Amino acid sequence: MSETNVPREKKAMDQASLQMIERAEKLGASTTFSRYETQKVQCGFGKSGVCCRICHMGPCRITAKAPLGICGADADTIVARNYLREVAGGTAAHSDHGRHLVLLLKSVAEGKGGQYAIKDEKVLRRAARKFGIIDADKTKKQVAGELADIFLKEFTSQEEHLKTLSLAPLKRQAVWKRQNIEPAGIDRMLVEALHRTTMGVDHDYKNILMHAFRTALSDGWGGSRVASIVSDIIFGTPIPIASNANLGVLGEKTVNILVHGHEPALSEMLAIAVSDPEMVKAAKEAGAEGITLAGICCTANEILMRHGIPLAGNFLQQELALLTGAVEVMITDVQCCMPSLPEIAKAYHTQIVSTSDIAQTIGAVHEAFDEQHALESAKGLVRRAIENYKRRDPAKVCIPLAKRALVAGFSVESIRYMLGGTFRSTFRPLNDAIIQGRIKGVAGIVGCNNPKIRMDSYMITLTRELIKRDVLVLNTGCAAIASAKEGLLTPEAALELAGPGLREVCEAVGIPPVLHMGSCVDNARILEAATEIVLEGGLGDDLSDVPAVGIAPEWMSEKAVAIGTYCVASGIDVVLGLPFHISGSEKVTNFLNKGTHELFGASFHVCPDPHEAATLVMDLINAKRDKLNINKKSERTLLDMKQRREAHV
Ligand code: SF4
Ligand code: MSK
Repeated sequence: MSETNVPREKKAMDQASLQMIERAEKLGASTTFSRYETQKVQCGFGKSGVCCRICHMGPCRITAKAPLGICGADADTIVARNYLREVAGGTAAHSDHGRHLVLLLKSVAEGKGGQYAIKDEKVLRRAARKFGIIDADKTKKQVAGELADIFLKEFTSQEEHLKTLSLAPLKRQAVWKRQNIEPAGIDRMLVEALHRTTMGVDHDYKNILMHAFRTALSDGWGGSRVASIVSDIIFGTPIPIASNANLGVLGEKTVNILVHGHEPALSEMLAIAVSDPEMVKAAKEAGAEGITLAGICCTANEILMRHGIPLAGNFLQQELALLTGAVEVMITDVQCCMPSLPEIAKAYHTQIVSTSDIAQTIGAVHEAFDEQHALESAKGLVRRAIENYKRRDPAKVCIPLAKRALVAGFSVESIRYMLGGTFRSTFRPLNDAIIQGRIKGVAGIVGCNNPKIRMDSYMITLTRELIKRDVLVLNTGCAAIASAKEGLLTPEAALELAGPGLREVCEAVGIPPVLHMGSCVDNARILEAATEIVLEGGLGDDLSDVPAVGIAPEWMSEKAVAIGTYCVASGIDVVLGLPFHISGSEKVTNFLNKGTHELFGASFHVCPDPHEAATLVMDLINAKRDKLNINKKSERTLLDMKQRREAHV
């Protein structure tokens, strides 16, 4: 038993984290785990979504005795408004990330991108053609400029619907049109979300929720999709790459630099800076054996995917990483970086350096990242870490030995290539495997950690159950890091843990049973993969036909609310390990968990138990397979000439 009420082993499942949680308890350091307990019983009004503080006649909270707020708003209105505001928060976060990248692409096109360049011209030209740019006879910079302008309009368009919606299957586009949820510019959708939910505007819960779907679509098919496309153009399209995960990637005798957050522009340069011979020499002169760059959360995922930089940990490990006493500098950018970090760092020589002007924390050093002189900025941070190494107290260092091998880098492009080869890169083998029943379906397991659930346990239990039942799992974000720590991102995991059909496919193609597709914004890549499956043929003509399910087992962020909402609007059922804060309205709950099925062919499903979730996912997949009439395992048969003629092959 730990010093607190919850037994330590119920807080995390990996030994490295448990070791660091024990250390925190011994040192009396405050972590998410201890603060979660300090918060004790969480507010029931907040949990059920019936607390409103939108105007200053309130705050109001709805109870049986007080069913209306002072203005007359009922629980349905209040719960729906709170939900839309969460979707807007998540959409804003992803889309602002996308906007920064588009602005960087524009700078590169204008020759003002400093050390940034166009790394993947093929992807640039392919994307340009998709958006109607005639690229023949144009330089890559000209094409990049035109594409950046189109993408910038995705943010500012007032009336015109997002162009990126055209990347979806036609039938899905028709659903959005029919339901009147095609978003115009992302910024406008967000402003409208705030306008609708301010005092005395939109009071019809359904109308409010439909704007939540509209706003979320501007994230998944807009801001996030744009972020993934532009990242690939500037930083390169990920291809399979090996690395390691967990706190054991930190070096006992190396200068350790951690990146944390979401935006890849600075970390890309750090990945270059740490291998600069001048930097390595300086580290050695400071008494270290070299420099270790590793990451937490999605900035980590970004540079893992493209450079093989190791993953130190996921969301709930950010504080634990500092407790190793071996981190010289933790560099934060935006999103998911806890305000507690400087307080923990205080007990060590560790410096927390914030680099985005919109994301500063008391106690952190702020060094705004200078994109114009990106490599110099990155080298400055590396020098800071090297200098700080001299202040490290070896007596305070405790690095868990845990680290696991992984293979990441599964962009849609690389999946297509792995399945079909250079000359015939295609999703056909995957579609065939699903049709023949060797793979039953696809599950996107995504999202965060949350101290309400033993860290990683739901994600790992569910993942193991699904791959055993021949479901191919796609991961992004902290879920991918959880899988990495468990060794599930290796081809060997298929041999040991996958069902016979999935194992056969993984063996033939040489892929793990769980594919790491990137960071939170890269959930757009999962939509892209599902679209590829539809376009390849044989599995229906809409995303809602594909035997695919999205799952956010341990989510905590508003971004996850936005992701879930755009998945449902896209026709993909979503299973949540933790419920939304909507139980205070039966109507909102019914609409999101049932009513949307009629509108979009998909809905939310809440399932707190991972084993039951596995059964639910299989039920959802099998229902789709039944509808497609493919739910029997058929062996490959050789057709004779007569049969071939009849089948027109
Ligand atoms: Fe209360 Fe209505 Fe104001 Fe909300 S908007 S705080 S329910 S009076
Ligand atoms: S980092 S949003 S904790 S997945 Fe993208 Fe992880 Fe969730 Fe942040």
